[in-house]
Amino acid sequence: MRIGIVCYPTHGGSGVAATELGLQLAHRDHSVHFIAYDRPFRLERLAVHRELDVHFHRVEVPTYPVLRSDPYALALANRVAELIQTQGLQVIHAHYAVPHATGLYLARELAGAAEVGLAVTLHGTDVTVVGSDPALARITAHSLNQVDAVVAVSDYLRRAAWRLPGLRQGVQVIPNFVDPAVFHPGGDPRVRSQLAAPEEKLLCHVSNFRPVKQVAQVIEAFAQVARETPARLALVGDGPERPAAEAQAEALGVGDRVSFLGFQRRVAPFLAVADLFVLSSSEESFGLAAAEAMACRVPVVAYRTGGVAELVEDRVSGFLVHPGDTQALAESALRILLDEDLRYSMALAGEKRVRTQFTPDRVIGRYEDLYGRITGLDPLDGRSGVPGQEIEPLSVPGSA
Ligand code: GMT
Repeated sequence: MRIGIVCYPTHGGSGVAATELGLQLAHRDHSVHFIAYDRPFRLERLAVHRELDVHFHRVEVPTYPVLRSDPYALALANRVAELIQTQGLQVIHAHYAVPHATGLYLARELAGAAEVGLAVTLHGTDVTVVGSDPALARITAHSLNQVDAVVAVSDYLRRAAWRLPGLRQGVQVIPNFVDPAVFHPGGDPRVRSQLAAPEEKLLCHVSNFRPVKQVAQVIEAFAQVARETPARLALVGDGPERPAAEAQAEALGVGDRVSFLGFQRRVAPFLAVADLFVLSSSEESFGLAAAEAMACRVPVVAYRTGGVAELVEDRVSGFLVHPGDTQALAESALRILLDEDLRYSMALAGEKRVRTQFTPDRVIGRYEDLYGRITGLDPLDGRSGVPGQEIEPLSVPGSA
């Protein structure tokens, strides 16, 4: 099929999930067209994917002094409509509802292409925070009602979506997946030795350092752990809370034990050398970074919030504690770190869980079925093997 994938290109789980999905679809011989205002960060230059029918279409968003904010939703709708006509896209699948659901709905109207299937995957705050804000709730619900299929990445999120006023569309759960070719056990000892001495425990956290991730609480828990056993903390990622996190590590006297590794295009090498993954988000619809850690055979301690319990089995692949209880987080971390048998059995259980429940094979087929259902086409028909290319916009008035 010719599939358009609309996503945010930034370092967020929704963009990662969208990119991984698009690449897996391309590996199954679909023609995949990524549509975003910048290259999604997990999408390599297309030369790397030479053998795949993958394309990247940039959405140019004009600015003008009269406009208080960029007209991204309109530019997206305009671009998608153009691509429906020029590339013959059969399905457009957007990730993160705001404003992508609206962009898709408008694009189909604009292109006059009722036959094009539209799907939206909800990822979290697009429903629980931004989409349910009274300023956006009506347009979000209406747009989701207009598309052909709405997916949530966890049952928690599906239930949260029901609370969106005016939503009449059914929501189906298709979880995220982790590519075992990328995330697997067996870290490089040289990476490990740069982060911790042999006798030290290595804790790891990966996020975009937004307030919802509560990185301060990871550091607080780590400081308690470090008082009991020699340990280091590797923080991968960057975002608005990083300066506060750095200051806090200093204030708690663990500044020299915490490595701020910043944004990393490849996170697997860091996860694979960790002894424990720590997640203290106030809200998490799925917890993709935790799933990636589990695939690398690393146990998890996290707050029991949102969809995390659907991923991490408490007392099996890690420990889940009451949100906000940094002491319980630290105690759980120490229980795992000071008992190598427990640590190893939890690590194995987590790896097995991701390798059986959250695999590309289990997930991609479900999306293919969904695409078939909303278009009436056989999703395995008409697949092509044409190499992909980067296609800049035809023309965007005012952006020259
Ligand atoms: O909803 C968000 O805050 C944004 C989104 C993102 O782009 O990072 O994150 C969500 O999507 C991920 C992929 O499905 C999930 O793993 C994250 O749990 C989820 N984040 C939240 O729910 C806070």
